[in-house]
Amino acid sequence: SQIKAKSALISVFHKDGLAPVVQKMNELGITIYSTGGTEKFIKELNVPVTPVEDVTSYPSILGGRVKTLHPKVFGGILNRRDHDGDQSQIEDYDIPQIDIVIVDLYPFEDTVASGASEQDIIEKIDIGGISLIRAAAKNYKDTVCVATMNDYEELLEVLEAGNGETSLEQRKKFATTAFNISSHYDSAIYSYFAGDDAEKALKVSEPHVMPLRYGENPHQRGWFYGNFDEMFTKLHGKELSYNNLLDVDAAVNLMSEFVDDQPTFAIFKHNNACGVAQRDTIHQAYVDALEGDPVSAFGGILISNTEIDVPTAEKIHELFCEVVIAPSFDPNALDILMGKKNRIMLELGEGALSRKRDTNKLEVRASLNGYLVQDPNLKTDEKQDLKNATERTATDSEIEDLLFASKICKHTKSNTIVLAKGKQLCASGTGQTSRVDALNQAIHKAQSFKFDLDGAVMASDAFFPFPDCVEIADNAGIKAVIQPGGSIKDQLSIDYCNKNQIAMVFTGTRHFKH
Ligand code: 93A
Repeated sequence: SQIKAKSALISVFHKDGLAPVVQKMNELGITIYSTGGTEKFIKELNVPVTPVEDVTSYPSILGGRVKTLHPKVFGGILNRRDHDGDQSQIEDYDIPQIDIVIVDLYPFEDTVASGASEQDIIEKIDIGGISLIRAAAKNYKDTVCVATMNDYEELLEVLEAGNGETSLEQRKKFATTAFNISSHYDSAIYSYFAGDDAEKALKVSEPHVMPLRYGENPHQRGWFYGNFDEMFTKLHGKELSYNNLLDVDAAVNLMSEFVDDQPTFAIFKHNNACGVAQRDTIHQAYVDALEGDPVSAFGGILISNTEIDVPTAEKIHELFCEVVIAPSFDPNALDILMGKKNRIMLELGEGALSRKRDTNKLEVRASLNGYLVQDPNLKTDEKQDLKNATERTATDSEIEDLLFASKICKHTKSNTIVLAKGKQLCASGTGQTSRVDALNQAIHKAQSFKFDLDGAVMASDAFFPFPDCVEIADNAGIKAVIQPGGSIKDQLSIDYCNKNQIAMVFTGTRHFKH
């Protein structure tokens, strides 16, 4: 299975990084065939090169649309070296062996991204190049296929080490990458033809892949597909894990709701907020967010919508936390926080807090033998969405708390009930199988941290099927409620509220998060 390369076909759009490969091949006595622009580039390196036209006895035609598409080229790549029939035909038709194929495809995606005209985009659908890749990768038993400049270095190493010889295993590895390139290329073309929505859905197959140490647990493999550096500057700390990234995502999504507000701080555990507060200073916001649940905050993910100053950093430094995210850090605050070697510090990039809203990325998750894809939940309940359902209308400060609680509710796992008071999260029930359980969990939790729920507000991600929730809430001291409404038994909850001077507003929008 060791094969010594005697000839290569090189046809690349971008010539970057090619020179050392060409020079190495020349050193090894490999005959080089090439197409127009690439041939010119090789000639300028003073390396002998044969134009592919000499092989095909055909010029490049149709403005370059057909230059390598010829039986002499594809026969040279696809013939099986251990197949007598193939070998006698190779001789009969005077077809040259081609042992290595190097291709860099027409830049289709870049051309789409540049806003070029439709005709320019269509011209950038590579036909010959993709066929060369497919042919060489298919025949990996005999042929080396290099389909990306990212593989040049590996090719150089392999050729150097084997003095021009490659192993079957090495060729199969190159072929695997080649099919990754060709499938991605065709996906991009499909997306362009299918229009915007499919493109968004397929963004998940972007080749920005960040391998993770492992997945959710150490026995699971894990990767992040996306461009982390586009959203954050990592200032300090250990490598981010799969679970860190999930939490960072949850944190950024919630804080995007408060991007233009007064200083707001949130603490996350297992993708749910366990502390949130909005105050005049970020220091106080942190102190009051932490008060929400100082037990869960241990090992948490922290996010601020305001620069972290020294007093806040000093206070945060007392806590063991995995990640601190903020738009900026005072240099002295950064020094303090860097006192823990592993603590991850992320500076939010421009627009990162509103990112999902701007790019409208679709949400994708694996399901059964396929994927579930949906629009992200971009609806935030605003004051003008609220419909008063009860005799007592909510006061201005209750409305502020109701909207504050509703934003947290939207980003908490269903079923959820969120209790808040004075722009501080008192507690939430998260991911419960019944709404009553969620409420009881929230009340119990708030009381265990000594919150006085008298005058607090309650947000529910979905309607109340029965009046039990408002009754339990009332008994705990809750005075105002926000919920979508729409249950056939709404009137029972309304009646209870009216009897007990509770204000309830309907938003008309459900915020399930499963
Ligand atoms: O227009 S094509 O689809 N027709 C072809 O036969 C063909 N052969 C190679 N494009 C073709 N190529 C592409 O040309 C390669 O994929 C590469 O991107 C480019 C290299 O052209 P040049 O060597 O002239 O710069």
